[in-house]
Amino acid sequence: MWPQSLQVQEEYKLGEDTMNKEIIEKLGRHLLDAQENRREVSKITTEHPELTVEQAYDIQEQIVRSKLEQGLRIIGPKMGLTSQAKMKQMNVDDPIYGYVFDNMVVTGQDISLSDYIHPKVEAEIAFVLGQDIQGPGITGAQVLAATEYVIPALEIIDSRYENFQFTLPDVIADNASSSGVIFGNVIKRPEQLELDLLGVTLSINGKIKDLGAGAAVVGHPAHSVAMLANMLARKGLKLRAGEIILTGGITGAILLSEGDSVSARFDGLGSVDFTVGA
Ligand code: 0L1
Ligand code: MG
Repeated sequence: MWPQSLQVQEEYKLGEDTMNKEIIEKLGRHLLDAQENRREVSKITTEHPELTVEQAYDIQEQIVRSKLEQGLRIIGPKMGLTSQAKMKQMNVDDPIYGYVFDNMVVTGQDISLSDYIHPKVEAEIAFVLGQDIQGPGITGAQVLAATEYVIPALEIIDSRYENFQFTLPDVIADNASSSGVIFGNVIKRPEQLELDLLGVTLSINGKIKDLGAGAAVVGHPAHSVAMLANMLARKGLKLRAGEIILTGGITGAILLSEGDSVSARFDGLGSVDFTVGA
């Protein structure tokens, strides 16, 4: 698991040569306020078109620190923009990462639309590590060797930006749209499955809305975790045993509406279901 808040805060030192610390803090508060009040806001690059990817991660880290100070706990990092479709849409070559907190985990079978702005759902495979992984140079094979088990998951993403419209720095600053996650009950060792061939259907109200295989996630979900370890290594961070890592959407993200009954079926990993109330 992650270290205690103070240690995490110590790890997240803002870069010295990046955007003014006050502006970073202001933008972090702005996005946090939008999330807490379920209010969509204009993308921050409208006012700060010069925002770089590095500065955007500084804003994300500001949000992470604020949540830790509120007493929330990180359950693990997530990868986003891992599919060809999403990368093409954003005109990028690499995925991004963000963090999932304990208060984002849905424990029952229902969510309330009023807890979100404009939530979407996507099916993912989560990895739980048995050992720490420290990049750079981590491979998918090393990830599989360090993985304790995998779990089926439905991620709820909820961009804080109007109409889910953003640039790459905007979405990084917004903690990769992290908002919710529902885990399934079936857990398996990674060697029990062919994770790249593992098929998933995502249905709403009995109709299949999208489907895919694990290979949709940068070729293999373990490769996604390896990329994450290597990205974190640039900041001197590592993946830790016990963290639950969301590897990226196998399906596209589907907008949720009141009354929806959502069901994802994972080949060999059972189903994950929930309904959407008011
Ligand atoms: O988990 C994801 O892939 C979401 C990344 C952010 C992009 C989005 O909100 O669609
Ligand atoms: Mg996702």
